[in-house]
Amino acid sequence: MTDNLAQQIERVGAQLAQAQVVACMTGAGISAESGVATFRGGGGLWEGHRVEDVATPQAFARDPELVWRFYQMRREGLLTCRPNPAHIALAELEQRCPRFDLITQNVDGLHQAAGSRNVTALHGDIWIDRCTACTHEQRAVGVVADMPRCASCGALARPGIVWFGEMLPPGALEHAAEAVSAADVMLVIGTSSVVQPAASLALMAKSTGAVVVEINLEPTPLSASADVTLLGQAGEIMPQIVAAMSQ
Ligand code: BJW
Ligand code: ZN
Repeated sequence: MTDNLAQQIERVGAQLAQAQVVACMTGAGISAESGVATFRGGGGLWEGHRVEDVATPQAFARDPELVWRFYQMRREGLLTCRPNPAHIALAELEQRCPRFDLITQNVDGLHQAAGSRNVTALHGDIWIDRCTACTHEQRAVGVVADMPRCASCGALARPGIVWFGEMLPPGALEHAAEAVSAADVMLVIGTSSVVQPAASLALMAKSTGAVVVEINLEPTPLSASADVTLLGQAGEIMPQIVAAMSQ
């Protein structure tokens, strides 16, 4: 680790220790060290796929079996994934902050598995099956070969996640916007910051006076506006930041 990164981590730890309100936005990169594939870039889930073939309501209407196969494959991959040190550090951070809001774009449930309580999942939950005909939602029973059907009315179910062109879960964006607007410090971890409206939340935090700290392997469109971008693995940097709060 370079001296510069170590100094930046110490400074962020000190800022968090002083903060009354902390918000955090996470993306697929925070789960990469748990073995969960990210979306974009080399080795990403969508490499070789057109997004509109798998992640839109139109794709599901056209070929629900293809889309279900993709999500059942994702569920199967998740069965062996566990929270990594970055998820665990965020659960500890929640315990140490007077107010802490975790806003995630991830659908994998690893924050909750790590012990985080105050989690707003902007893009839904991959383990929920949602009816396409009524309002019923049910927890998936594991990975199954047949397309899931609604336990209430028998209609075809769909994954309980948010595809492009769909609205976010009721109240989720409003809650996230309130949390980031109140924040003294906002952490933005492992997201390419290209998907809206999630990507705008860090800019909102910045405009209402928060210190915005980005943690990523590489610069993103947010980096120009962030107060600091810590380049490295979230699973290495986050535990050091939480440890630095006590120094
Ligand atoms: C590490 C690391 C390590 C790796 N440590 N870092 C305004 C302008 C233009 C377009 C729009 C707009 N408003 C809305 C839109 C349309 C659209 C949109 O944003 N399009 C853009 C692509 C241009 N948005 C929507 O449609 C949203 N709905 C909406 O806005 O409703 C209102 C509305 C409706 C209709 C019309 C207009 C408005 C819904 C967005 C839903 C996104 N859904 C997905 C799929 C979820 C289901 C699934 O899982 O399959 O959510 S897309 C996908 O991207 C997924 C993710 O949550 C999301 C973000 O990706 P994320 O997390 O950033 O992952 P990656 O892979 O991109 O990046 C990983 C990062 O980690 C990289 O930077 C790595 O470097 C880093 N990393 N390892 C630290 N160890
Ligand atoms: Zn139903």
